[in-house]
Amino acid sequence: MPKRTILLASPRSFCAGVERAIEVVEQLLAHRPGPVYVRKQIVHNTHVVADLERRGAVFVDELDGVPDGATVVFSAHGVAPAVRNEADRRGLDVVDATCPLVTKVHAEARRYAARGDTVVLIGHAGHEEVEGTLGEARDRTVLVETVEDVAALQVDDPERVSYLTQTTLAVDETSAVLDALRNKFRGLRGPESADICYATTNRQEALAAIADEADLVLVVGSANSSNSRRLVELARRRDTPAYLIDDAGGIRGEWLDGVRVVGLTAGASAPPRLVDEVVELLGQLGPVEVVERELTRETVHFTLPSAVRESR
Ligand code: 10E
Ligand code: SF4
Repeated sequence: MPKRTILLASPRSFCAGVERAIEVVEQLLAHRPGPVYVRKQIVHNTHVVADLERRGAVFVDELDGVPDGATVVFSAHGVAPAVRNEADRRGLDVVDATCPLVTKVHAEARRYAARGDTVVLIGHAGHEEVEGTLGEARDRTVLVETVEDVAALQVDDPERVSYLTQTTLAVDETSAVLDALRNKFRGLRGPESADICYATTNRQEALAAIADEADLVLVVGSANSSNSRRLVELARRRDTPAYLIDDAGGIRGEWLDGVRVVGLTAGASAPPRLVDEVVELLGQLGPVEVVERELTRETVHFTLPSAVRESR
């Protein structure tokens, strides 16, 4: 049997915001006496959530599932001010695991709305991060997903328009939407540097560097993970068949028929061990050569929230 090559995209898997959010829950489980509730999935990954659940974390969809006075963690995707206010009103002990790069987008939303602009948020409807950002200035913010949405957009004053984006969008698709916005609103204002974060950009660039060489791309990540789904789409746009898998068990035998080069990556919320398990499984199916293509070395690290640092 000829050797199969596994091209490992790098960077892949956990970003700094996800590492921080998981550590927040782990530290609270270790050091707080009572139960630790988490509003929504801490990050969009079934394995991460199941693992923390096994260790005692209680995941709830909304705050009404949290008893008065209990500790509740806000997920890495951020929350709207209404959720924060509700938690205050209920006297909940809130520990905020929102990624600092999402918090930055919330601050921009408040600043742009306060200066009287219509805020155009580029993002995916219904996503938790988008819900949170929209909530900062709901009556002044409009959501667009596509160039067509921009064409249909009507605003109060075309001279006073700012934009923001979700942090996990496809870089190339977003730049097309942004061009459309700039053409329509000549005075469009926005953040100094793009809201699509370093981790999203790096994972997309790393995959783009290997996708053309691969006969098949596997992305480890869960179905509701926006950044992971963008990676699958990126490979498919380059005409390489690509699939999103939660773990090695998701690989279907027929995907591998005639495949000599497998491109492998993982979304920002997918644990690195799941990638190792995919490599292991492919190795059990026949001889493999593993080649890692490192495009960028990430050194970003976020400090834990003070409430967690103090309880250690
Ligand atoms: O669905 P997303 O990609 O936004 O989330 P994720 O939990 O899969 O990955 C981490 C990304 C976050 C928290 C959004 N900035
Ligand atoms: Fe933060 Fe980016 Fe990771 Fe989201 S993907 S948690 S914004 S570093």
